[in-house]
Amino acid sequence: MADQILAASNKHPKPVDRVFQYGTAGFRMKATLLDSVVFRVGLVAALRSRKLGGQTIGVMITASHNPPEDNGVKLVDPMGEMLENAWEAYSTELANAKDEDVPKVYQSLEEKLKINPETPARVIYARDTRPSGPKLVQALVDALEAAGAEYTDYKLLTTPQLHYLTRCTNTEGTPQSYGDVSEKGYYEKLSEAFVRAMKGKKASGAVTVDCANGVGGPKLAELLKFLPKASAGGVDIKIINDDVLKAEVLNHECGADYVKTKQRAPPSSKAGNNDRCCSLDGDADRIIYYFNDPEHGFRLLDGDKIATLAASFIGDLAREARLINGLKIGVVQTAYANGASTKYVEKQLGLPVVCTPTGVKWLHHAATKFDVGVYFEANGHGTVVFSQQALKAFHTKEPESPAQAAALETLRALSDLINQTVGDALSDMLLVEIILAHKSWSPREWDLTYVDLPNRLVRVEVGDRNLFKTTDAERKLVEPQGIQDQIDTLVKKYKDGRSFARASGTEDAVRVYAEAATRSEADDLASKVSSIVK
Ligand code: NG1
Ligand code: ZN
Repeated sequence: MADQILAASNKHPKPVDRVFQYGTAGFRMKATLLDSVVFRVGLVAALRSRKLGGQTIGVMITASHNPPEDNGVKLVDPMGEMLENAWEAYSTELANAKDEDVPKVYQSLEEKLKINPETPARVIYARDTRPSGPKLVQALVDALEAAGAEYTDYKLLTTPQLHYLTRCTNTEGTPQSYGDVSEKGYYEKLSEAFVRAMKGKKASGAVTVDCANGVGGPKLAELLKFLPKASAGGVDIKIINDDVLKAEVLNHECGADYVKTKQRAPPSSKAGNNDRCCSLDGDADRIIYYFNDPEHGFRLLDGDKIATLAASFIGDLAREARLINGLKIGVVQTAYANGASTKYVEKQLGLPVVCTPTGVKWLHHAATKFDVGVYFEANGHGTVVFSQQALKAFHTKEPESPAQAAALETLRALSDLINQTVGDALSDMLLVEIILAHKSWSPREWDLTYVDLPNRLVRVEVGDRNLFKTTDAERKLVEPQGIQDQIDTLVKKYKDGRSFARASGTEDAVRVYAEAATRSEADDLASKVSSIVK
């Protein structure tokens, strides 16, 4: 095995003087630098599968919302979760080994983790639409063959579809089966659940979906073949920005990240006033809604607004089904959630809010502590997870009225519709459409549930971002010493002021976030905190 690994590794040499790190989004960088990294991630996938007794591990090749020339790779654990923390460090170790040391590091991990090399290794993988994808897949395959792993190539998929398939593969034929192990199985599961949840309700108007010219475009088009037409109880879904043949247009002036950071619709949008619009990101795990208000201009309905919408709807259903006292429902956010959304959940919805560090693995983990855990990052990445106890209650509770029976049926449908493994833009979009149809709400009514505090996010280039160490879910700096005191003193001078600084996990910079009662105060606070950090 060592010889095979060395020979294969030599075909994928590591660029000299590069240090790689498995971050919140796996490894991500210019695609030209990624060949050796993907090869070594393939080796880690084989090790991880063997360590877990031959359960299937997923590998996704994508750089999400980043430019077309970038790419990335991340690992998916057997139940569709993000890779276990400790293994991020093993991946980093192998990614940084000298070429000639790759077999040695591989073996040392095998020994340290007591992995039996005779155990089968099973891996599935997919990629987004980037032109660099096929070549990187070859590096992955070379690693899987050298490590003696069995593998299945799912070709082009959205990231959440690969998470779905990983879970389905590992639960196939068991009582926990998550669905049919195929892309078709994914569409069938979503569309069947959608039809059940929409029973007796009617969507009003159309929704325009900007697919960021990424893999979400063709996959949404495929899903539409399974969904009912608008005339038959479905939603009129119009797809735009679905060109996956011109590499350079991916995420370019469109997509969820563009809309969220620029706070405007894609220039290509032809939407009229009050038209319901949403944008996916390049691998379709994020979604943002928005519309143009004739009086107030562009209105963003971000991850916070999706979380509050979902929490309020599911909370109401649980109340109608007489389940509310037995189930713990909560919302998980990061420090980037708008303060107004946190207040709305706690005060208006009467639900607890938990704050975690950035990165969906932290949010997901915290959400599983609730029976119904709603988690979203402000940028639109999130989902709702249901505990076994919640699922059991949805299926066994005896309804005492037609209204209770209907609420239980909607809860059961939602638990099938909502991707339990990771944030999923296609599933989240159907969820929002279902809720708006149930409430007979236009985006304007949704928007009016609470008013966001004006806020500003600034990227600050610093000498060494690793000097910035935080505590309290990244809301306070402990190092460099003294900076947090200065921020605290400053924040007190602003009405509804809140600000924090943390090192980005995906870019070489520190991010400063500030919010306050007025736009000028929020801008001023952000700029002053940035000067402190610089
Ligand atoms: P960093 O670069 O650590 O701030 C960004 C996003 C996260 C998350 C990750 C992973 C912001 C402020 N941060 O993290 O929410 O999505 O990328 O993709 O949007
Ligand atoms: Zn993404």
